[in-house]
Amino acid sequence: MLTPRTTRTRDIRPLDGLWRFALDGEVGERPWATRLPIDRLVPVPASYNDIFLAPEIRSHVGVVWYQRDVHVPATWGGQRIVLRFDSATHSGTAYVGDELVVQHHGGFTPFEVDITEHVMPGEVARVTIAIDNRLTSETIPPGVLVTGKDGRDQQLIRHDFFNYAGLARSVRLYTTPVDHIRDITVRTDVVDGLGAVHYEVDTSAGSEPAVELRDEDGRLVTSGHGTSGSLSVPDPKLWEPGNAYLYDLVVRLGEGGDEYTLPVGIRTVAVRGQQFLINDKPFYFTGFGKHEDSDIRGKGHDDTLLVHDFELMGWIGANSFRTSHYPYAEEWLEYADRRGIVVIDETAAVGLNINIAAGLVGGATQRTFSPEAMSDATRAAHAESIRELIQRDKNHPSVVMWCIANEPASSEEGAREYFEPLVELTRTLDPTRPVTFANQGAARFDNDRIVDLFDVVCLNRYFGWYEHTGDLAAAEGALEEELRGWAATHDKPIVMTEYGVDTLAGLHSAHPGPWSEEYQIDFLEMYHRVFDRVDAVVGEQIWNFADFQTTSGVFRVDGNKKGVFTRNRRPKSVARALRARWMAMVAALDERTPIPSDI
Ligand code: GCB
Repeated sequence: MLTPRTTRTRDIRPLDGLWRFALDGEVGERPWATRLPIDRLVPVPASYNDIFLAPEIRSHVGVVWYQRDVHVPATWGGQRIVLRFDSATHSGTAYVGDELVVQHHGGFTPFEVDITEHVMPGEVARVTIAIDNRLTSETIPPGVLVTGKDGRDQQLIRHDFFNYAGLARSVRLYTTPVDHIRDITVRTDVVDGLGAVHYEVDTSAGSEPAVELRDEDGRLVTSGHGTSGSLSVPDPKLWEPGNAYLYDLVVRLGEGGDEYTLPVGIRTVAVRGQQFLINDKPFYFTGFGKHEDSDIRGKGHDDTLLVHDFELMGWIGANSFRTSHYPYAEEWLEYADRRGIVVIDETAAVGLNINIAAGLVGGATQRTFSPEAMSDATRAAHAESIRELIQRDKNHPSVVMWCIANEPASSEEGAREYFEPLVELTRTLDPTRPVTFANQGAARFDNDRIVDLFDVVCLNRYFGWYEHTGDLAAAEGALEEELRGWAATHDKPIVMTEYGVDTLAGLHSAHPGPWSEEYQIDFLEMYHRVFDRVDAVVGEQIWNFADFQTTSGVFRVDGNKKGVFTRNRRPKSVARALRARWMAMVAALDERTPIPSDI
C-alpha cells in the first residue's frame, strides 16, 4: 500500500485538525446522517482519552464518533479521490455523507477507499467515522470484555500499556489519475559489488510503467520499462546503519500519466549461524523497545516528538529500535530510512498468553491456544495483521526483521500449531527478511515449542527485577546460564529485546535498591557484562526508551517507569552510562565517529 505523496499527478488535502466528537450513548440512531454537536471538538491526530477531564471518556469502552466537513477542491474534477485513515484504533467504520464507505479492523495499520462517486469537486462533504476500542479474542491485540455487576462494560487487556484509542494518526483526502499506480514492491540485492533493484508495479488498468532510478542529487542512474524488472546499479551507494543513502524510484504511466516516487535503499539482510548480517557485515543492535506514547496526546502521532526521539537515540548511540508492540505511524519508518536507524517491525500481537500472571505469582493455568482463548479466529486476525504490516512496510530499508508476536505462550501445547502457518505466511509475503517473535521468560531454551521456526532468538528477560529482585549477583548467574543455554541449543543469533527496571527519576540511594537511579545503572551494567561474554548475543534493546502510560493497577505507579528517559524525555542518570558504552561501540566500528569528548 503506497503512502500518499504529492507528485506531478497527485494532490493531498490533510484532514487533521479539530473534529466533532461524541460518545455512542450521546447520539441518536444514525449519527453519520446528521451533524454532530460542535460543543466538543477533538484534535486529530491524538488519542482521545487524556484530553478531556470526563472519566467516562478516558475509560470509555465501545464506540465513539468523529465527524468533520471537508471542502473538496473544485480543481479535483476528473480525478480519482481517495479517503485515507492512517489508523483508527481499534476498528473504524467510515461514512461519506449518508453512505458507509469503508470498514477496517486493526488499530495500527492504514486503510483507504475510493470515494470519487460519493463527493462533488467544489462542494462540501461530511466525513464521519465510528471508532470502536473493544478488544476480544477475535482481535489483535486480543482482550476480554466483561460486564460488571453495575452493568457497565469493562475491558480486560492482556498488555500493560494504556489502551489509547481514536484517530491517533493523520487522515487525508488525496487524488490520483483514474488510470493509476496501485502499488510498488521493491527488493534489493548486492552481488559482487553490483547493486540490484527488483521492482514490481501494480497498475489499475494494466498500463506499462516507465521506471527511473535517480540518486540523491536527482541524477538518472538507470531506467527500465514494464510492470516488473530489475535495475542494475554499478557501484551502488548502500543503505547502511548510521549511514543511510536513498535513491528515488520514479514510476510513470506514459506521457502525462500517473507518477509516484518511492525512496529506495539498497541493502541486504541475512542471518548466518549466530550472526545477523546487514550488507554482509555482522550487525550488533543497540537501542530500545519503544512505545508511541506521550502526555495528553497518548498515542497521537507528533512529528516534534518523532524528531526529538531520533535526536535522543542519536545522542545516546542507539542504532535501532523495535516497534513494540504494534506498527508505528509510517512517519517513524520514513525517518528511520533517512537516518539509518535499524527497525525490528512488530505486529500488534501482544498478549497471546493467558498465564503470564500465573507464571509470575503461581496459580491455576489454562490453555492459551484453545477455542476459549486464542482460537482460530484469533489466528485469522493475526494473519491479517501480518499481511497489513508487510503490505505497508515492505519497501522500507530500515526494516530488517519482522517480529510477529510479543511474548506468546510459546512453551504451551498448541503454540506450534498456532504459529507454524503464520511464520509460513510471513515468509511467503516477504522471503527477504528474517522473522522473529519476542520470547517470554517462562519459555526457556529447553521447553519453547516454536523458536526453531524463526531466524533469530529474541528474548525479553527481567532477572533482577521480576525475578531475583534486588539481587544482581543471583540475576547475573541466571541470565548467563540462560543465554548460554540458548546459544548451545540453537544455532541462531540472540537479541535481548527487553531488559529493564522501573526507576523513579530523582530517587537516589547510597544503597542502590530497586526503583533507584543507581539500581538502573547497576542492573544494565550487569546485563552488558554478560552480553559481552556470550558471542551469540548480537543485540541489546533496553525496555524502555521512555516511561509510558499503563492501565491503572497495583503493579504500576503512574505508568511503567522502565524508561531510560522520563515520559517527557529527560534523561535519567543511566543515560550517560549507556551513551558511553554505545558511543564506544559505534566508534570501534566506524573510525569516522570519534567518541564524544563529554563522556
Ligand atoms: C514485558 C512486556 C512489556 C512490559 C514489560 C514490563 O515483558 O513485553 O510490554 O511493559 O514486560 O515492564 O513489565
